[in-house]
Amino acid sequence: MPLGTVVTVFEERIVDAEYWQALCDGDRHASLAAVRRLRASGLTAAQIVADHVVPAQRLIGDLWLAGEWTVAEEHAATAISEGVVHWLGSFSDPPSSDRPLVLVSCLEKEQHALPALIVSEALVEAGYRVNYLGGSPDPDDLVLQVVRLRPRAVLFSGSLTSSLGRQKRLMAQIGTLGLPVIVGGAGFGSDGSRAEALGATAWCASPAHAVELLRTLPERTERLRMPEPTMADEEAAWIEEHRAQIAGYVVAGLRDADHFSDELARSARGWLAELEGLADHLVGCLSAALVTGDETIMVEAHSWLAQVLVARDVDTVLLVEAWSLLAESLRGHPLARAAVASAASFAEQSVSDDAEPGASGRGAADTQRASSSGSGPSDADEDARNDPV
Ligand code: B12
Repeated sequence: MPLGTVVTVFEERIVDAEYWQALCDGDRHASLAAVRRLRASGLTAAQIVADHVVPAQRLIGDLWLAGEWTVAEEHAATAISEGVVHWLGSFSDPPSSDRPLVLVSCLEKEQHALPALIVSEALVEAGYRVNYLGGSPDPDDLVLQVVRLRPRAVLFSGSLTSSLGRQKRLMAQIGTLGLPVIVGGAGFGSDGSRAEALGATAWCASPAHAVELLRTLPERTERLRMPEPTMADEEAAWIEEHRAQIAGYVVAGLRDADHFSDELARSARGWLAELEGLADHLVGCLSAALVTGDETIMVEAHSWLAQVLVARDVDTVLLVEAWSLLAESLRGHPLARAAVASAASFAEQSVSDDAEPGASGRGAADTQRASSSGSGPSDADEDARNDPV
């Protein structure tokens, strides 16, 4: 990316220019030189992370969303930022052996390890001993680790809304041990409601907030019982179990769509390679909306997908098509279909707002199909229960 573009972005985000350029170039040595300079200027590790590393990472996310950065570029830059956070953390005093131990991990299947690493380093800096598990932990292994270590608290980070749908069991398992579970990360939204719905003890907006909370949080929580699954939980569990097939059905349907050949011809930036990840994220958002009972998740998912497609110059009729295909794959799951129908109505609205009349008509018909099927399962739907697509 040319430096000029970056400077424009800097007017809104204060990220050290040399550090940012190092991330753009994938240059680990230059990034360390920039961070050394920031440190020598008197900034603490926490300030450098909060004021430069985190805003740079968020900017990378916006550039990916805008179709300007590839996933590979995102990976390379994030690996550099992770190295920087490790390096800054190496200056913390080692915690003494009588200090409480906390366990920090990403949620299951969550690859965004950097936020969890930042939380870990903040806790080490505050004097805690930290067992840091990183990204995508195996949930059974994780529970074993918790049982073995009996930490003061278990802290989870979730960046993806689409990670939330599969976590209730994990939270409940730790809850039955009587250990506090603290969660944070962008996937949980901007208050504690999603965390509470999943059964976490507390939600924190920032690492500093978690450090503060740990001072007052009871050492042991009341041992919870495994809660009885609700109908929404059961539908979400089915979706998670068949997530790959459902996402595959949506992708296959989009590839067959009439509009797709035009997209294929027009797609210069290869956004199609991202399709499977996008569909998987949508399906995950649906199960997250069900287990948390948070309808705003579907609104967020719709506007996120719209941003991705518009930035890649994709016909928004495919947006309607995506929700319609998702609804089709959910036969026998009325709550899930109702949630999809609400997202589909947003999609239909955005298409009729800006697409040409022919395309809009086709999209509207498809959406109607999705909406009407959201009203409840037919006999055929009942037969299809537990049959993914
Ligand atoms: C790097 C990155 C990746 C890398 C991750 C590599 C790695 N080693 O971490 C890769 C390429 C693998 C990736 C993949 C995907 N990503 Co990504 N990714 C990012 C990116 C650009 C940066 C993540 C990061 O480091 N953030 C910086 C952190 C430090 O900031 P933070 O989350 O705000 O964390 C702070 C607080 O929330 C808090 N906090 C966080 N956790 C916790 C926990 C506790 C206990 C506490 C107290 C506090 C706390 O403290 C932190 C420090 O201040 C974000 C953009 C973004 N805005 O974050 C997208 C982003 C998270 N990704 C996104 C998506 C959609 C995906 C994919 C689904 C896309 C795809 N291609 O398929 C996949 C999913 C992979 C998976 N299963 O996890 C979306 C999520 C949208 C949503 N609403 O859910 C984002 C927001 C990008 C976007 N703008 O759309 N991604």
